[in-house]
Amino acid sequence: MADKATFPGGFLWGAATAAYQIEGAVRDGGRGVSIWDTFSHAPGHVVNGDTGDVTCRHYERVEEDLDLMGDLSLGAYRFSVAWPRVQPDGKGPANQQGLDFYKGVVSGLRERGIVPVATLYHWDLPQPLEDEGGWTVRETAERYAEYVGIVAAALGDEVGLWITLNEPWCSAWLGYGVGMHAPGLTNPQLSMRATHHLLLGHALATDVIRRDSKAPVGITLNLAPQIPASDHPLDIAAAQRSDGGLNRMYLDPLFKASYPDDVVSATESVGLRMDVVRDGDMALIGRPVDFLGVNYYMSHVVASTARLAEARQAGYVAPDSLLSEPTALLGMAQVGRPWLQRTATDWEIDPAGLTSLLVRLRDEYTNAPIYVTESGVAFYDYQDPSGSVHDPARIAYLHAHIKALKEAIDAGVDVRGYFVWSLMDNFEWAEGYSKRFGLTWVDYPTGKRVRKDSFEWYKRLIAANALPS
Ligand code: IFM
Repeated sequence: MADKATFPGGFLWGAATAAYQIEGAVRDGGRGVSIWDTFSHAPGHVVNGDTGDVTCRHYERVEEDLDLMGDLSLGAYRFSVAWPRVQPDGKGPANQQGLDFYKGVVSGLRERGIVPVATLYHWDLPQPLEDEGGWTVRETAERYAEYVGIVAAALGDEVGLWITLNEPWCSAWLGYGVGMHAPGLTNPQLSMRATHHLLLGHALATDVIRRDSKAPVGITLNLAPQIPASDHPLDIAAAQRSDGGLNRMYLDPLFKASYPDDVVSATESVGLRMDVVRDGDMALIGRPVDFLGVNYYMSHVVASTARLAEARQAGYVAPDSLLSEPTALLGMAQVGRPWLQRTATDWEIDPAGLTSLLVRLRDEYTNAPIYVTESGVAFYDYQDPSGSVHDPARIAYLHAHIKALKEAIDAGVDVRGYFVWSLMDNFEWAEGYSKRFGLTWVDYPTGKRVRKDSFEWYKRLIAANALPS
């Protein structure tokens, strides 16, 4: 019988961050303005009016952060490249200072024996491109491929894994459909177009990277099982629609070269059209990736809006959280499970959802290697009077999710790595600094880093390549 606790040799233990969330120094090194600079500075978008202007000061403290990663004995570090640092206007010549910064990150990682995993787009579109339509226009996908060409030529084979996009659903729906993220638009038709142009950008960028680098290229999706609230056909159909919008709308084009028919017809029934697809696009998008990145935080229970009373009777609380608004149009609502523990972001904790998701990806979509490129949690951490941060709930969370991942490996799924979100507390988008996901506490006024208990726990796990008993 396979050892339940020990991971395969070579399994990559990592941690992840993203440029706008940690770098700060938004006006240094020739960086241009991104949509997140504009969005976070406009009143009412981010809790407490927080911005990423300073955040963790990673841009200036990069050597210290590399040492922190070395101390953690990370196998891999997932960071993102800020497009506006590399091409301040989103087009035109490269900004050498921006490239040099990332070259320094990559070589610093290699010196410490850490595999650099570069995400090429983690939501910080150059503002001048947004002014010309952003992801709702095809030209942005073409500009994106040019930018990726600059980065791939500069970093080449030093990068161990390339991730084209982080969570295109968030860019498309939270950014253009519900206005929760930059650029803050609330037009679902625009999010349909953004979805396609993001995926097209992924496809074009993949070719460009392969020209300059032999390293594997993949994409990271935020995926979440959509569980029907009951076995009533209306609830089952609602959960299928929800699965369609969040999961299949991205998985199908990437692995089956088409948008799912049921999603296309459901969205058409509410007046939304996938009206920007050109001949040949789907074949491009559907070409094989070298790996799939999966960000897993939660599962959702979904009920038909016609059956919310029954869902309440069954013990669910309804309706719940961020999918409610756009999906209400399509007769589906998330309902909450009051018996599950919730995080500081009010997400339900369901480690078993990670196992079922990974098994489903193998069964229905791909045998390509999978990396869990984000998994982690915000709780209400605090520094005690001695300055320590004890976070047993995060340790329990990580333990449960890593165990769930191991169950998927034992079931034959080819999972090659796991990245904790996040290496350090950081700017949590619309939630600003109110939510802390880090293994490392960041004292924002000074920038001081403090290793949390979970940091030491993860370090021991990495050394053992096994879950502690
Ligand atoms: O902080 C984010 C990250 O940028 C993308 N995935 C989810 C994380 C937690 O919300």
